[in-house]
Amino acid sequence: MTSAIKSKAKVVAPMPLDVTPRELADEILKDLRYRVGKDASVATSYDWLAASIKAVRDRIVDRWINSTKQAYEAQAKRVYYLSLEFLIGRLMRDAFSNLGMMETIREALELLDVDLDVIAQLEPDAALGNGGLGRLAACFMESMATVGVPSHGYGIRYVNGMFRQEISDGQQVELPETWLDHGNPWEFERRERSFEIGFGGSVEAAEVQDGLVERHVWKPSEHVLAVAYDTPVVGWRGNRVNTLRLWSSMPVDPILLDKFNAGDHVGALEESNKADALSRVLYPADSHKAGQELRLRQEYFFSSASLQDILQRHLSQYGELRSLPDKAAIHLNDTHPAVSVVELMRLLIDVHGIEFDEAWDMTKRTFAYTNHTLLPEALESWPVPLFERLLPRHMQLVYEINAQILLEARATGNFDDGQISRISLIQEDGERRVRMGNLAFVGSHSINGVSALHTDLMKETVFADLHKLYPDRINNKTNGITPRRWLFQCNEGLTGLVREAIGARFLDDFEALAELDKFASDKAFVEKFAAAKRVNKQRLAQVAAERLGVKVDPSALFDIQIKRIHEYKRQLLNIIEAVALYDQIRSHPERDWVPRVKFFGGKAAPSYYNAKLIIRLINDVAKVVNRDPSVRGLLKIAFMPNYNVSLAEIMMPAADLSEQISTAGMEASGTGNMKFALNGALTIGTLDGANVEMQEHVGEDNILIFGLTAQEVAERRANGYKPRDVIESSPELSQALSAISSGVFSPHEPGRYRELIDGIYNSDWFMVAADFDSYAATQRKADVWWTDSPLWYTKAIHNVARMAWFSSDRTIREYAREIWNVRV
Ligand code: 26V
Repeated sequence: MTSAIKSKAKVVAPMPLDVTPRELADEILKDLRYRVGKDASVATSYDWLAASIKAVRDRIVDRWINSTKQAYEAQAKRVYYLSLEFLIGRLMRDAFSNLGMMETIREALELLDVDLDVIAQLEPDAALGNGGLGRLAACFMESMATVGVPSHGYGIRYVNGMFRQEISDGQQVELPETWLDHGNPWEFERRERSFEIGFGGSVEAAEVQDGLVERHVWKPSEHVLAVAYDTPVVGWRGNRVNTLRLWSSMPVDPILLDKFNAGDHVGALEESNKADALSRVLYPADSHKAGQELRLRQEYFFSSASLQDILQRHLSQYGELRSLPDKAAIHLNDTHPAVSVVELMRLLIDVHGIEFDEAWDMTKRTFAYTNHTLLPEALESWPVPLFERLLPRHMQLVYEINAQILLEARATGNFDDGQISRISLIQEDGERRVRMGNLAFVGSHSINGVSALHTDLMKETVFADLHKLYPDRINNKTNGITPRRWLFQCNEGLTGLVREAIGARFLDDFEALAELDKFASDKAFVEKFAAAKRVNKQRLAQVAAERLGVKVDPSALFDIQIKRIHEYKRQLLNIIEAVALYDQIRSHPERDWVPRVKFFGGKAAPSYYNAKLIIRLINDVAKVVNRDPSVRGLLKIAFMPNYNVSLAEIMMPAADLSEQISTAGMEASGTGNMKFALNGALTIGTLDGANVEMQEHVGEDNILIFGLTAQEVAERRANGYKPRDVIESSPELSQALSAISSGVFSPHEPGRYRELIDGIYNSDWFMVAADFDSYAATQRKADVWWTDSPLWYTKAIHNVARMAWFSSDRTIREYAREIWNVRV
């Protein structure tokens, strides 16, 4: 029946993209009147924003429906990307630009006396993610649409995304982000696409017919509804439009009438409140312990809804499930959706009657898993009692799978008891816990790291034993970034220049960017490049003046570190070096100091004490340094509040120097590093994550590498590292640390940073002291490079030209060919 209906659906010629500004202006006016319900004379800027989006959205919808239909008819394999985070940012510019309608819409709005840039500012950031992992998911969605992979992203439609950060008295304050306040013109609510999700209750074993086959029936004690909200994801030139499907939770019974009628008006809303909590808020921690029950509920809620949806789609098209692994690749973005492995097993076995062994084979062929961090505190595990209480049937399946895996490992005769206990899905020492990384690993045919170094370390550390058992599963897929958002949209000046120099081919074939390399020493090009950079720096200077009241000189070297605040990312190393530089500038006024502005930005997890203290320290140091006349403006420090995707789009293009200074071995990849280099900044960084591969691409002469390697860090830690000795042998470091520790930057509370600095003297897990001298010396080398301005820009242009490989199109093609088995 369904196929008969579907075959009647026609491919409609999509609305044209090459309208004139006048025609588009008329459409916008019509949308303003009939879809927003306003006349131009009373329309607010928000109304114009809504009408403009709706006018362009119609064109997207046509292409969206055609993309879906085409994948259906070709019986193409679909990719399902399961992620608890999608850090999308604003969508309007992305959509207009990918459809090639930016100029038309700008002119159309001019005809209506509306400024596109003004209304664009009103669009809130969709901040449904914490940092790198969530932004990568957003870049991947755009690249999948661009390279032609039929795909669906699945996640949660958080009402409150990432918190808004304000800085008050130098300290981070967290405020709720209400991105849906003015509605969301991009999404389509699909009430009809809803699924029941169960929690708790018990499992009953039922004998089937002849008494031989046992079937399990899970009887949950609680239910919520997952309702789909779809957002179209437009690929470059609008050739393909995919779907981001986010689940919102709703009560099955919005009001418990029995309770209400009995006078219990609060109790009557119990279900409603419980359901509401599930999709209310994003956990604002990245690589930091969450551990709460609500988090596990969120993980199961979106995993179960997504899998029910996937199976329903598959069944309606193919009428059976055994072909699932050939027609669906389900990707686990970190372990957050790892419970999907046992949910698919439950659905196949308990609901669809497939035998355990066959279900397990299908599951492994369907799933793939990406690991995004090796930090022990970010490796998820759930207490067995909690897991069992919320998901009793899944707990049984975990045990059953575990028994098989351990049997298999023992049968090889290659594993001792220690190794067996590390392979187990259950951690047995101390509190018993379900290890989600191990579950994702055994349930997937592919496990990948996100940079070459990170993948090697995965094999040597967290997954060493599982890798020995399944040596063919771990592979590397170095991260990438979408050049549409991170070059074409955010840096029109540089994009225009590149186009003038090498022609427009790189817009469609990003590898062609390499042709820019030969312009690196072309005097005229270098001058234009420097001028474009200056415009971007002026724009940032203006934003800093507006938001911070700090005046900065656009001709100074703009040195930027923007990312989540975390000890391993070492914002502390950066600010300590700034203090040392401050001291040097004051002690040696006779030297030719390079004028520098050090920008910082980033959010700390609300419960992460040291990260918040580091934000405070940066602001305290800024207050003293920026006001000190003896510095003569040679050093300025600016902490930009509320770092998010939109602020990144202003800061990346304005950077001269990109700070990528994590303790080697700790940053899985980094993607900000790629965005900066693509926008013509030089990197100062350690040999960590993707920095290693960036050095290979841009060449040693065009990057500033310093510090211990990952191997050296491991050796120093193993051999009894003594930070105190290191500090005592470095006069600059000693001086800077004692200034901070003694209250030079916190005179009203001299002890504010004592413990933080004592931590460096006493343990220094993140090797701040060990890397300090090397870092400071490399900063002075950067000064020397900067002083020879044409040389600096030549290096910067080499960086731009050689970043083509770091496009997420390349990454997605590798996933498609080597993991998902999808043709691109
Ligand atoms: C862990 C947890 C633990 C519990 C609470 C919530 C939560 C949220 C996220 C995470 C894992 C974060 C891992 C992560 O963001 N990794 C980053 O992934 C980037 C994309 O692969 C990569 O570039 C960064 O180096 C890596 O830190």
